[in-house]
Amino acid sequence: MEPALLVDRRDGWTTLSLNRPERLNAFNEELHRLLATALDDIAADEGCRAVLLTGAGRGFCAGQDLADLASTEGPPDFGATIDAFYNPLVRRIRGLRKPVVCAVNGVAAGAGANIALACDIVLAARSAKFIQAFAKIGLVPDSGGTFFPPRLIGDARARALALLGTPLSAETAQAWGLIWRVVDDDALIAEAETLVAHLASQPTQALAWIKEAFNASASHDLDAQLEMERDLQRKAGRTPDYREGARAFMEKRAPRFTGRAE
Ligand code: LHQ
Repeated sequence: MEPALLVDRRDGWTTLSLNRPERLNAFNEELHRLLATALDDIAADEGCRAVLLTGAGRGFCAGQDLADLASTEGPPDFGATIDAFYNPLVRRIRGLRKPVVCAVNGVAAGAGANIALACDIVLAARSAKFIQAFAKIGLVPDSGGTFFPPRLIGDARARALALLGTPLSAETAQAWGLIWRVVDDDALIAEAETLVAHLASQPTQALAWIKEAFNASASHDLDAQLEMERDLQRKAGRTPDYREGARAFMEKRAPRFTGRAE
């Protein structure tokens, strides 16, 4: 049997494909464990400078595997499941010091939608849909479902999507600012790969600090954010990639970034 996660290492970046297509890539423990290990490996691998997350088959991810849960005995403790798997996954993606691009190749429902939204740049196939499916089965949004959407599209739209569980088309998701771009279905992976390969050639250390600053911005006031920007810029100004970027600009040539801090 194929593993629940496919890991494809390329030159400078890695593609992670959720691989339980018969269940629209819903999460079971195996998928969670493989994804956690893969993200930890990527974090430790200096040669990997960007990540592409996508799904095998016609869906991106249908959230928690509900059949898997139904097979456990006694009253469930979903809090424990979230502590063990979903919250660490969101933290791994947000905290990874390299950009994570998500190519939402089909439906993204429940935690599957919010894992996509935790990524740094989200592309979606024109046929994809985002569904905050939780309320439809008597649950509440998790994996950042009450954090990312209201910040991206505003409270009114995010709240209604969560309360109603209405599917949101990829085109509306783009128009509302939930995602970066919609791409024709048959062009999605090529476009996502071009984007990730580009990111992998960029000043990785600076991208990590940009990511850190945007993550912090959600809970900072302006003064705190200005000070953080100053501190990060001080560090960025001392990197070899800044020296190379500035020199290449002056010499009117393309920069050759190493991605290294020093
Ligand atoms: C599935 C699933 C699925 C199992 C499709 N599980 N088999 C965290 C921690 C702890 C507890 C609980 O929750 C959470 C977070 C969550 O994510 S809760 C939310 C869980 N997800 C959902 O409620 C979404 C459930 N799925 C759907 O509503 C539909 O499948 C969508 C709208 C995603 C897609 O609809 P269709 O395109 O019509 O496909 P389908 O429904 O026919 O699904 C295809 C197959 O995939 C089907 O199996 P079958 O054997 O009949 O072909 C589904 O049973 C299976 N599948 N989602 N979450």
